[in-house]
Amino acid sequence: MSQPDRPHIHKERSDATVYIPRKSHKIFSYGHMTQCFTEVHFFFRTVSRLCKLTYSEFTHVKSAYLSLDILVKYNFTMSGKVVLTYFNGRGRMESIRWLLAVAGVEFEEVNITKRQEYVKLLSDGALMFEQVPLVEMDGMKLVQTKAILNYIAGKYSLYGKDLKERVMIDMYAEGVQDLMQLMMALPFMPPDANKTKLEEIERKATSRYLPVFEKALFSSQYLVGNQLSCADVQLLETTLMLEEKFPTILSKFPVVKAFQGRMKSLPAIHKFLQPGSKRKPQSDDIYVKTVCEVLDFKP
Ligand SMILES: N[C@@H](CCC(=O)N[C@@H](CS)C(=O)NCC(=O)O)C(=O)O
Repeated sequence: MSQPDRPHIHKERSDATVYIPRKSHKIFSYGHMTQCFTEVHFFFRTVSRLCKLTYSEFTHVKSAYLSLDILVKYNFTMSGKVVLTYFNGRGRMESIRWLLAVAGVEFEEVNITKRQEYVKLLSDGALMFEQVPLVEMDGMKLVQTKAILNYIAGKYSLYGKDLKERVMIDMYAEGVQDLMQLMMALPFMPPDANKTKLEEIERKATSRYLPVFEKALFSSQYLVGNQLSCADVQLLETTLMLEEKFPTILSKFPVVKAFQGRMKSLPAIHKFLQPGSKRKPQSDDIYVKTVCEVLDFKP
């Protein structure tokens, strides 16, 4: 495609990119900026500062923006595409995938497979605390799993109706995450420690965590406010993970089992559970090896 030699905006189907020919053909897409811009005006100011645009060049870019159609302009301003950067496996990203699926949000994934890719993310300044998951949405580069989950939950009405509901949702979700973290660590443990860890997980699940949810769901469809929340989604994910390791674990928790059945029949969840969805399988050796190599981690 031929590029005019003036800075301009290249329009794609539902996105747009600022093209600056004179600066080694650098391309700035709104979603690729490292900061959060709530207003397109700040984006232009930054691009023009970074690229040392003259006033006339700046005017070209700005008028190109103004001529974009509404859909593209909206997506450009809000960076409509949701992009998840993580490993090709569950880990900390899986609850985010679940929540986006339940919220009906399409997303793309960038799978980190090599150390250089991670180092590049670090040198680009994309990772605030030098850690993944990274979720790019609404023109922001989001890190910290809980913050990301809370943002999605808040945005898609999966976070209660007031502060009191919210704190209950947080309490349940934190409990679920504690249990999930124990399971997440399993594939990274040496085989001899694995058995002890499995016993610990089963014991804690049946004596500490599942009784809480059995009680909470006894007289309610959902954990909080009789309305679907992010805590329900995380609980479902965790019960399915538990059953992968302990197939009969819910036999003593009929209320949780019934909840699981109801949740699985919700259309978005039903779809996410079908083969070929973006749900990731249980971790395998390749996943563990990749994570260790990328993060330079010795288990
Ligand atoms: N509190 C962070 C922890 C993220 C985290 O530990 N991510 C791992 C991969 S799952 C990582 O990037 N580790 C690299 C490091 O800590 O240097 C979160 O919940 O997102």
